[in-house]
Amino acid sequence: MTAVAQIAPGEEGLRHDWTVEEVEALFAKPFMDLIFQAQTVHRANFDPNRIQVSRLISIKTGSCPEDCSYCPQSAHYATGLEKEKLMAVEEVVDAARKAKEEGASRFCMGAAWRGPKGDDFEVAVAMIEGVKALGMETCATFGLLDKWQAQRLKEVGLDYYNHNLDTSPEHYKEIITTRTYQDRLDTLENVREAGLHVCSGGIIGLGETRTDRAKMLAELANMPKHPDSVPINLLIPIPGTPLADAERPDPFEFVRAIACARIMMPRSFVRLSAGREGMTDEMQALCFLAGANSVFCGHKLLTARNASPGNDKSLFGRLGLAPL
Ligand code: SAM
Ligand code: DTB
Ligand code: SF4
Repeated sequence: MTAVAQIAPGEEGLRHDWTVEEVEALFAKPFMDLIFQAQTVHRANFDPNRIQVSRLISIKTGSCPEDCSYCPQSAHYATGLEKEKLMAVEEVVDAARKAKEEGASRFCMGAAWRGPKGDDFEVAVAMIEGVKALGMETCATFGLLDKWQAQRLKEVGLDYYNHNLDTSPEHYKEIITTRTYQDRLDTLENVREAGLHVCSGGIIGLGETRTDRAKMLAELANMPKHPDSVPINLLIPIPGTPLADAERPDPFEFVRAIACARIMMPRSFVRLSAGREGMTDEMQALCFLAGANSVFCGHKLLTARNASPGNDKSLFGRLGLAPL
């Protein structure tokens, strides 16, 4: 009997063997060709007029032991951020209820931790159970997770876990020293193996080169399964952090990164994530045209300002975009 290669359901036609040169060649295409290709892929896999909308909450803010050079919540930098202890479970569930009334389908809980520890982990578990009971999709971003923690989160009903690669393996060392790229890949493996949906992406504007961007996208696409959700963040420069004065990338380069993510991970939700607040409506529309089909709504991300809900309502109306 001849062996037949087994393709997992939903994996047909998906590639996990991108070379950096191939991704660089995508980035280098004439802009119009790249956007056309991305929109074509997008239409073959999604309704182009619908977007997924998530809401973020910071359940524990600031005093983080990690030294991520972009982050307002790192204890290593004086950013003037107001720190907050772990919130009470009821407070978080009330906020989720409100977010649901305002149209969010997924509630994402973020904590300024290296990873969850001791009693705090059980409090976070109770939050997930409470939000799930409202009938919302749940997402958490708590830092590094071991196998047991990932399994426990799956058992209590967590849907998505967000953990970003942030940049290329090479550039990573310039950005974070307190944990390695491999630590991040290990957490993502624990999350994937627990059967949780993976949300993983990165940041554009950390002083990286186009090659670094290509390498980050190749890392994401070449994982055993594409992340279900791929947040592409534009750096929000935070005074007091080492990246406060980082050069702002060319807006078209950011759009190119979205288009490449769409082409390489055709069935993943690509999220136009942090940085919408500083973008024009036209720039956001270009990102949607390039295949972004998910956003965070609400006045605030974790600690930074987001695009205003009023403007989002008007923009989505003008573009004929409806929430999923
Ligand atoms: N502490 C957890 C962790 O690092 O995994 C979860 C929260 S952390 C704030 C989640 C992600 O937010 C980071 O990985 C990074 O990609 C993004 N982020 C943080 N600060 C940002 C900034 N100033 N601009 C854009 N994205 C940012
Ligand atoms: C992601 O990729 N971006 C979100 C979410 N995952 C957790 C966070 C953006 C944080 C922006 C800075 C802040 O609000 O503190
Ligand atoms: Fe801490 Fe996460 Fe910020 Fe890094 S990105 S300093 S781990 S909150």
